[in-house]
Amino acid sequence: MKNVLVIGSTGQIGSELTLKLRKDYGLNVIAGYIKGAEPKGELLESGPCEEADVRDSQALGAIVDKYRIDTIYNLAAILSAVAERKPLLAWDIQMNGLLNILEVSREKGCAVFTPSSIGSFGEGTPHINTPQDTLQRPRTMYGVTKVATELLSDYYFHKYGVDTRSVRFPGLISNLTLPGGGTTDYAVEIFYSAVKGEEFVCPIAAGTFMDMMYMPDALKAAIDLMQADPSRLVHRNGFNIASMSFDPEIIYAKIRERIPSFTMRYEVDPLRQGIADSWPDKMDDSCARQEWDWAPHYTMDMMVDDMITHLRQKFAAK
Ligand code: AKB
Repeated sequence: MKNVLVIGSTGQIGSELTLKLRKDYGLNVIAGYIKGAEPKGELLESGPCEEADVRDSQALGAIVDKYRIDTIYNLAAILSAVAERKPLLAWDIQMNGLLNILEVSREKGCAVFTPSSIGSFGEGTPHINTPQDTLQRPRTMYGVTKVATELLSDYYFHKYGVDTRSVRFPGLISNLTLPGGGTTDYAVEIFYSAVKGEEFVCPIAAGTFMDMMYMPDALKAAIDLMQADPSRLVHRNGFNIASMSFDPEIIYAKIRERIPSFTMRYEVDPLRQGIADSWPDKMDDSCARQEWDWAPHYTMDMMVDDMITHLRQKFAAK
């Protein structure tokens, strides 16, 4: 991995991944963006940026040629709740976009990382210690596209030798860029309310457990997997990776230990609740641990401390 294209570089994962690959790994990283979501600040100033819409395969091919790209992080996605409202758009970005990226990569020899998600599972999946290889029959458009992403990425590996790899991300918690339109977004938004001194209105019901992960661990997973020894990989798309699992009551209690005046009430959103109910409570990530030494660093307490510290600094600076 030397010349990297990050598609979706201004999104929740992309904004941090691009900077980390540039700063910590010294790589030549092109920040790919779509019109209306142009890079700003450090992202813009620290390296090249190019408009890279996954639906425009000619433009993708031209960027790959121009910068001699060898690795593509395909982070363009419509998250679960928005995908239910705009299923055709989700299909277009997630599936037609992926096909363009895989075709360009087949022609030009790029490795590709396209995240899957806990959303690739469904009602019939075992929810506790969800195995790596198990039933995946999601009933959401997001889930359908994520299962298809895994299958299509595997297909391009087996049929054409394209070096495709991915993980099934849990809900990602970060203090830099907000997620948008996901079912797990509440686990980020709750911190913003707590630090701003506002009551949090929780859209997910008490007792709803989902896998969550702090962003530094998610970035580590995305980088470590692409650097892993391919001869050890039995699986490719996508690995279960787990870090912490909680419901709204648990995260609320953890925040109240640090901010005792914080309050929360419930106003459950039926759309997000239905999606959350179909997802695992906690995945088994033993294959990732065995095949590429995956291990998360952050405990829940470490994550909560770090989130509050960083958000306090962010709001103090405003
Ligand atoms: C979502 O909630 O849609 C995403 C995900 C878990 O894939 N954060």
